[in-house]
Formats: sequence, structure tokens, C-alpha cells
Amino acid sequence: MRIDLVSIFPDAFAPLRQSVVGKAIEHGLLEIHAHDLRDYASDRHRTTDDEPYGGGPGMVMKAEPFLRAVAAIEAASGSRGRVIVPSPQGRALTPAVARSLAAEAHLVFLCGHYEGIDERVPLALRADEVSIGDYVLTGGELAAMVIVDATARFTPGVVGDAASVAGDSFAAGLLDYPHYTRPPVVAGLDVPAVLLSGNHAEIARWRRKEALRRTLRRRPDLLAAADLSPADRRLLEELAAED
Ligand code: 9D3
Repeated sequence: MRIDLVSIFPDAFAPLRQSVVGKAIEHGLLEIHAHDLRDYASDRHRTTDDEPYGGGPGMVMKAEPFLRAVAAIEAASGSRGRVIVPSPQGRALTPAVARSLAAEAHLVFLCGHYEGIDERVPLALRADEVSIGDYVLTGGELAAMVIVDATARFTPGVVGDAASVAGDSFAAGLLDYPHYTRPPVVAGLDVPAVLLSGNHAEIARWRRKEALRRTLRRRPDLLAAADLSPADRRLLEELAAED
């Protein structure tokens, strides 16, 4: 997959060269190009924003630099790509959205600042606007990196263990169970005995119960939407009886 990112802060994308996504780039599974929006401005001050039509506070990112950047990316790559505009007004990023983006050969992210981008950019490019949640960021760059990271996990070969993507907590609709590794005592806290028992059926049952316990306490909204087996419902009854 090829990913192009357009921003007035192209250096902000440096973290993508690290970690799991960085490894995917090194292995040739992903190709990432960061572009400076100012390179596509038309005046000697390299202006990329202007006052809002209709008045009001702040500045709006001009349309033409983004449109010229997308045209240059298309000319250089030989494909238009699916254009994504990270935006607080977008549809929510979910595992299904990330999975659908992972099926594309080419993604182009246009990152805004200030009050946002001229509405004719997403209209002209038939872009998808995507939000990463109900909180306010200062710009689209961090959101673009979150979307790239969540998408890259669904690209075959990026996450070493495919079972870890398929068995992912959100894929199952529940929060994950608690994890432990050596040593057996940390800060006076023991590892739950069942995990040292070697009884794999009991371990699987304990993990499912703890996943249900956490989801019930922390994310009852997820639990309401999850499709639960009769065994899950019995575990939930046990949890209800515990307190
Ligand atoms: C200060 C301007 N705000 C007026 C009420 C609106 C606003 C515009 C641009 C708020 C934030 C931003 C910058 N945010 C993003 O570009 C963004 C974002 C976000 O802020 N939250 C969640 N997902 C995303 S995706 C892109």
C-alpha cells in the first residue's frame, strides 16, 4: 500500500518510521510519503490559509494548495488514491473503517489546521472525512497517524501474528483480558494462580470471564452490542453474583 500525507507540518509524521509501521515500511509492505503543503502554494509567501468567507474567528485552509498537492501525487504515483480528510466532522474511525481502508492500494491524507479546510476540497476530491473521537485536537496530523496505524494492522504481514489481529479485543466486541508475564510476584502482587495451573480450558474460561468483567465495568456500551454465547451469559451471571 502507498500512503501520501499532506500537511504544513510534514515532519510531524516522523513517528510513522518507528515501531511496527516503520518495520512494515522497511519490509516493503507500506510506502509512506510526507508532503509539505507550502510547496503547493502559489505566492512568494507560500500562503496556505485565508480569512473565512462570512466572517468569524480564525483562518481557513485554502483549497488550491491541497488540490495541486493531490494532482502532483497522482502524477508522481500514477494513481489518484482514496482521499481521506481527518476531520472532527467525519464519520467515526471503527475497526470496520480501518479494515476497509486496508483494502485500498493507495491512500492520500489531507491534514488541516486552524478552523479547517475549505469545504470544496473534500467535495471536489470526493474525500472521506474521518474523526478519531469526540475531543478537540489542534490539527489533523495526529489523527492521520492514528488512522494509518489502525489501518496498517489490517494489512497482511504488518502484524507478525495474524491471530493477534483476528483475536483483537474490538474484533470480538469486548475489552481484552488482563495479561501477566514473569516474575511471579511484582510489588507484592501475585499472578492469578489459574494462569500457572497448566489447565488450558480453565485458563480460557478465566480470560473470557475477566474480559466480560472489564467490559461490564468500563464499557457497558460495548457489552450491550456484543453477541454473547450462552456460556458468556452464564459467566455474566457469576459476575453479578460476586458483588
Ligand atoms: C478551533 C476550531 N474549532 C472550532 C470549534 C473546530 C476545530 C477545527 C479543527 C477543531 C479541531 C480541529 C482540528 N482537528 C482535526 O483536524 C481533527 C480531529 C479532532 O480534532 N478530533 C477528532 N478527530 C479529528 S480528525 C481531525
